[in-house]
Amino acid sequence: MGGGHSTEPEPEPVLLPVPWRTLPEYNLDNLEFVKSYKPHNKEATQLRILLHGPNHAGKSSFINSVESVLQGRVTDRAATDAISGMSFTKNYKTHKIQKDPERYYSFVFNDVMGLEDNTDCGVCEEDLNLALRGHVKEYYKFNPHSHLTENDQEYNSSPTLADKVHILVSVVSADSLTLLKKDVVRKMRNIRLAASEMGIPQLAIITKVDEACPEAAKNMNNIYKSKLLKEKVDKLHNLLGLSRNRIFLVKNYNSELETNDAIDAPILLALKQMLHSGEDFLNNL
Ligand SMILES: Nc1nc2c(ncn2[C@@H]2O[C@H](COP(=O)(O)OP(=O)(O)O)[C@@H](O)[C@H]2O)c(=O)[nH]1
Ligand SMILES: [Mg+2]
Repeated sequence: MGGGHSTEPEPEPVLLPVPWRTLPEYNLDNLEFVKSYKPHNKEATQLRILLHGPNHAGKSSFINSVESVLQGRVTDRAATDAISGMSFTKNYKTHKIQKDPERYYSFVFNDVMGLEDNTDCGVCEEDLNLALRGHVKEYYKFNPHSHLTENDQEYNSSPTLADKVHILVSVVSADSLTLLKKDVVRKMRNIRLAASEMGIPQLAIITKVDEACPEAAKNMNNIYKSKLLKEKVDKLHNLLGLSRNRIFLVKNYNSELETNDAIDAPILLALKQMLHSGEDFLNNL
């Protein structure tokens, strides 16, 4: 219009004016919910959450982070792997979190070795399927070249409800989303389909939001306002066909010495949803 001089275009705002999901102002309610959670279905002594996703996505870190939130201090128990390359978690192991000297919390985690396209690492889809159904015994060592069969010692032929998976969680890091190989995505979709057939609910977490988005690194309260992270959610929604309200953003504890509310909040929100969905599944069997 007038003036004759060209003006620089306004830089696109990086934050949405209103968050597309609200984080609670106080964590106490969610923390209390998580701490006191117990499956209503007495057949299930614990709720089992299975984390799966590419190597290095932050699965072990998420388990550690949940423990940190619950303990109120940063812990480091489920071995995380800072060196990229081969998957670190090779054995099927149930991670329990201590509530007090005598008891554990009523939800447990399993995480499975990365789903790599390279045949030298990663876990067979057949084994993932068996894990969902509770057939994989503790400490079974995943082998990318062969899968568990009924005659193996590590095959649990009569799984109880507590051995089965009650909620499947896909884990991907925000920075790797655009780089995911076709084969990895295909495997992630397949395992989701297998879970769907069994009626097992699913959700996803996008980790390392701090690395992908400077606004998140600055202030974790901004994660659900970040346009960049919203795009990551859209991307994962398109890749996996999981609805957006089933996808959660988190930053795991990795370098912090102490826990804080801003990092706790999104972790608790995601965990609460895992427990709600798993609980619904157990009640609708
Ligand atoms: N900055 C940042 N680093 C993370 C986050 N989550 C995990 N990491 C780091 O990423 C690496 C791989 O994480 P790990 O939990 O071992 O991945 P896994 O292979 O899926 O179990 C480790 O060095 C972690 O410290 C996160 O949310 N933010
Ligand atoms: Mg791991």
